[in-house]
Amino acid sequence: SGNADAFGNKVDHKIIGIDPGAGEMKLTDKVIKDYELSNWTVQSGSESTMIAALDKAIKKKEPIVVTGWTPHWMFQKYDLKYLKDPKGIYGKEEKIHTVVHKGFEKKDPNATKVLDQFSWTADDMGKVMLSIQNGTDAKKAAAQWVKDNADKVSAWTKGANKVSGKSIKLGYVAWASEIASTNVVAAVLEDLGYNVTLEQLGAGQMWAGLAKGSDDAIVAAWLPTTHADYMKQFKSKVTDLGPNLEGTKLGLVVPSYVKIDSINDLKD
Ligand code: PBE
Repeated sequence: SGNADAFGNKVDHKIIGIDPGAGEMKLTDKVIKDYELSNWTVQSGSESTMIAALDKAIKKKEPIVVTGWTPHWMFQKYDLKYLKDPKGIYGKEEKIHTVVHKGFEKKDPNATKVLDQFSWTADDMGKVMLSIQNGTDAKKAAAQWVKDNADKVSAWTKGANKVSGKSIKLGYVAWASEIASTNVVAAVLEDLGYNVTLEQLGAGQMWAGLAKGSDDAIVAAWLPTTHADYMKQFKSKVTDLGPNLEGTKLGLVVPSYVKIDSINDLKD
């Protein structure tokens, strides 16, 4: 790469990634292969290390490229754009599904009914994410949203009964979107009398835990693309209750002041 002006040289040919178990990290490896970016590496970390790097670069108006996704408050806080993905590696718009351990639907049809009826929009989720991002404790932010959206919540709990201290365990990953959704569902189940345990895990552990039954349910399955490998691996051990949110997106994200527009432009 003799081109000193190449974007890659300005960022040390490094994409700032997130946790290694995230579906988006596997897809980003495929991006490197399929777009022939062999001199690029993907730095793993977490959502918060990725955001910290992005924040630092934007404050100095420096170039940076990160793995990003929607819904995420980062698009409210910063002026960002997705790099075009002409090969479509990150897939089309997808959905977030609710998935339970196989057999949970028979073991607790009441909770399953609520989990199955749980469905909201990116706007709804955005409100909870923003409140958490502004410093409100996740549990409080979720409880407040539930209080402010009694009409929506009553559609989720329609036909479900109150219980007295029945236990349910929800697995999730510390991604802003999943912190918001999982805490909201937990608040709704708690209002019905459930004793809810939230277990924060890596993405691989979350899927394996659900398959094993150490967790009862997740509301964090990004399908059909992002978690395709996990779904394929654990298909016979889980029951997919369908989408709870539509219209998500993943991709490589840069600040709007960066001149490049496409993943193809990452090539020197
Ligand atoms: N994400 C957010 C996850 C799903 C939710 C895009 C970082 C992933 O890549 O697995």
